[in-house]
Amino acid sequence: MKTALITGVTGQDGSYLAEFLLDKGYDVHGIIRRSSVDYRERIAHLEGTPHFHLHYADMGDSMSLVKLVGKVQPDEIYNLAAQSHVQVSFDAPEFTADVDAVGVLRVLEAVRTNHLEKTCRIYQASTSELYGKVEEVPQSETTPFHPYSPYAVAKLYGYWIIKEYREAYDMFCCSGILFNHESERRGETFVTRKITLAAARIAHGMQKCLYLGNLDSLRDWGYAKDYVECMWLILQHETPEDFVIATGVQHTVREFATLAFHHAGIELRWEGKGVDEKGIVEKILSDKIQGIKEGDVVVQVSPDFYRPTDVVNLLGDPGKAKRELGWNPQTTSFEQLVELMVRHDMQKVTREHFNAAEYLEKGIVK
Ligand code: NAP
Ligand code: F7E
Repeated sequence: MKTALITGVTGQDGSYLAEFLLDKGYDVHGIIRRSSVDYRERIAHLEGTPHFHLHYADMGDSMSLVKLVGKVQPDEIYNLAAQSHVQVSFDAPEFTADVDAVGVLRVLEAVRTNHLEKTCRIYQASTSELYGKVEEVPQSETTPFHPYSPYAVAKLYGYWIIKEYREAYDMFCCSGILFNHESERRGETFVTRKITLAAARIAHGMQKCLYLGNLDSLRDWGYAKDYVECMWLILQHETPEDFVIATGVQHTVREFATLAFHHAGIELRWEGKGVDEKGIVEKILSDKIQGIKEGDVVVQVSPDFYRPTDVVNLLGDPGKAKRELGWNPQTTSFEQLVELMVRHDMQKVTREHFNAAEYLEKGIVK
C-alpha cells in the first residue's frame, strides 16, 4: 500500500484527490490547520474512514512539516496548500509569498531532512497564472512566464524551486501547470461559483443582482475532478517532468454567466459597455422562477472586483499531457461543467430556502 501526504486536503482539489487516492488503495494523510469555525465540509464524508488520517500542521511552520513528513514517511506528496485567491494576494502579498513560495521550499526541505529525497515523489500545484500577461496564445510548457499578481509571483518561486531541487538533488519533483478548474466544491468567491450560486439565488427570489468585475476575461475552464487524476498521472510518469493541464477551449466570464443563468431558467441579454454593462432578463424559461420579471437587471459591473493587474487571455495547450500521460482533456465539456455546477447550486439554494421557510413557520426566525 502506497502512502500519500496531501497539503491543502480541505480545499477543492485536495478533497477530490483524497477520494481518488483512497479509491486507488492508498493510505492518505492530509494536513489541516486550526480554525475557530468548521471548515472541513469538503472532506467531512471521508473522516473516520480507514486509511484517511488528518494531522495539524501549517505551511508557515517548518517544524510541523518536518515532524509530519518524518512520521508519515510518504511515498508521494501532493503540495496543494496555498493562499489561492489572486485578488486576495494584492491585499495579503506577504502571507501569500510565505505560504505559496517559501511553503514549497519548506516541504522540499522537510523531505531532505528526513532523508526521503530518493524515495518520495513530490507534486507541486503550479498554475496558468504564471503566464499572466501572456506572451503567446495558446500557452504550453515552453511559453515564457510573465506573472501578473503577487499570487503568480509567489507561485513562480514554487515552480523554480521545484525545478532546482530536481536538478540539484536528483529528486522526483514536478509541477502541474493547471489552468482554472472548477466544481460544485469551488470556493464561493471565485468567479464561476459566485455566478452559479447567484444565478440559483436570483432564480429563487433570494438575491436581486450579481455584481462582477471584468466580464471580458478569457479562461480555459475544466472540471476539478478530471484534473486530480492528472496530478496522480504526473507522479506515476517514468521521469519527473512538468505538464500543462487544460482543456484547450476558452470562454469569457460573460459567456459563463449567460450559460449559468440559462440553466437556472433565465435567458440574459447584455447591454452597455465596460462599467455600464448590464445583464438583463430577456426571457424567463420556467414558471418556478420567483421574484423577477423580464427587463429586470440581474447582473451589473462593480469596479470593486477589478484587479490592479488582470490576466485576461488564458488558453492552455494540453498536447503533452494527452500524448505522454494518456489524459483526455475533454472528459467534461465546458457546457457540462456549467450545467453540473448550476444543478448543484439550484438544489443547495432550494434546501436553504426550504429550511428558512420552515424556521419562519415555526417562529424560530422572525
Ligand atoms: P483552495 O480550495 O483554496 O484550497 C487551498 C488549500 O490550502 C486549503 O485546504 C487551505 O486550507 C490550504 N492552506 C492555505 N493556507 C495554508 C497554510 N498556511 N497551511 C496549511 N494549509 C493551508 O484551492 P484549490 O482550488 O483546491 O487549489 C489547490 C492548489 O492548486 C492551490 O495551490 C492553488 O493555488 C493551485 N491551483 C488551483 C487552480 C484552480 O483553478 N483551482 C489552478 C491552478 C493552480 P484551509 O481550508 O484551512 O483554508
Ligand atoms: O477569476 C474575473 C477576474 O478569481 C477569473 C485560482 O484558482 O485560477 C484561479 O484564479 C477571472 C479573472 O480565478 C469577478 O478578474 C470578473 O480575470 O475565478 P477567478 P483566477 O484569478 O483565474 C488560477 C489558475 C489559480 O491558480 C488560482 O488559484 O474572472 N472576474 N468578475 C472575477 N473574479 C472574481 N473572483 N470575482 C468577480 O466578481
